Amino acid sequence: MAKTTVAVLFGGRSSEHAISSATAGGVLGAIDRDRYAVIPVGITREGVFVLEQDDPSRFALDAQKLPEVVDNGTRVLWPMPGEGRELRVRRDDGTIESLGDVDVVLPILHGVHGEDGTMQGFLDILEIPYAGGGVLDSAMCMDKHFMKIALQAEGIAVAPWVTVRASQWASEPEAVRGRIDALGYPVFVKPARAGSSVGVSKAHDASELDEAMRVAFAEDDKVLVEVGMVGREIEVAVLEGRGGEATRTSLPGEIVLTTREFYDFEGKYLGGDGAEVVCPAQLTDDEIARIREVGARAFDAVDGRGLARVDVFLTDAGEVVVNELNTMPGFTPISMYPKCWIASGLSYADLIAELIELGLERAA
Ligand code: G1L
Repeated sequence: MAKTTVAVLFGGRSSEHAISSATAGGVLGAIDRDRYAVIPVGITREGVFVLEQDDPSRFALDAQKLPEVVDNGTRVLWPMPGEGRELRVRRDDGTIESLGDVDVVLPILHGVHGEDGTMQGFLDILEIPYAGGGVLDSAMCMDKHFMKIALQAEGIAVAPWVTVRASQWASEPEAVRGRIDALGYPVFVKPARAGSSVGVSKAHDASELDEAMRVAFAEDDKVLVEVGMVGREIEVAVLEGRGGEATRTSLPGEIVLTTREFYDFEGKYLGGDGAEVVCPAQLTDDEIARIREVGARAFDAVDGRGLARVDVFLTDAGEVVVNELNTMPGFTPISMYPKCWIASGLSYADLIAELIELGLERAA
């Protein structure tokens, strides 16, 4: 049988360029080469598309030397809309060469032009199938304000919060402060649209609010102030159903904190001490069932496509409160999302294949 050609797209104009590149390295290393022919397409920090070497080891995550896509002079040319799915490269000397038709794109991208739905819109216009979230769910989950509104509208519990625009904080700080005080401390202060805990901090009381707001507004002109939930941090991996079947959920996993106060960038990606990813989490059958149900409902609430990791708090009272939906979850073999599927009987390579096939099925 002919192989499916997959363009793995990674790097990009984001603070998570290196994470994306390292993740792509993991995917290049694991993808089933009997089924899939791979075209690795890197995006430089400047936004230039280049043909990368098909070499997983080039993108290992090393704190001393973070992997990076650099402009190697071999530009990847996309077709024009309506012209099919042929990718070409233009070399330094101006010569152009075909890479053949691409069947599906695997976008391993974060932040700007990555998980905000814009790359998905670009691929929609080119009529090239892709794995993962679509335009609407990606854009909505990129913005914590709209994500919470969509969840709340479906009757899904979320942490009480206040959304603050920079203009409001500048013009009527006392009125805003009043609304925040009414939430009760501690609060988490988060930029509405930054990923991976960048700009997030905890204000234990009113005296810490100004600094927390300053840090968050440095990332975005819209900030969420959320009640600090007390409870276990549980995550569930969600996959779109195949062939019109219902949304699928994994066994839940848990973020077990040791020393860090919350699961921040370093803890997540650089193996800093403090957070441990455990799957399956120690939970009762009833808790597992309720968490999986909330995960599937949250995915459906945002018109989820492909996949999402749904992060919830399990409160001491046994309530399941959704903290976040992530349409581009950490995706190395040791990240929570793949780990949850592995614990549920789906290997990393099979998970990649499943996402590719879902993308193809969607487009068909
Ligand atoms: F394409 C998939 F499979 F849907 C997909 C795409 C992107 C899964 C996971 C991710 N994750 C990331 O791209 C990242 C969080 C590693 C980027 Cl920094």
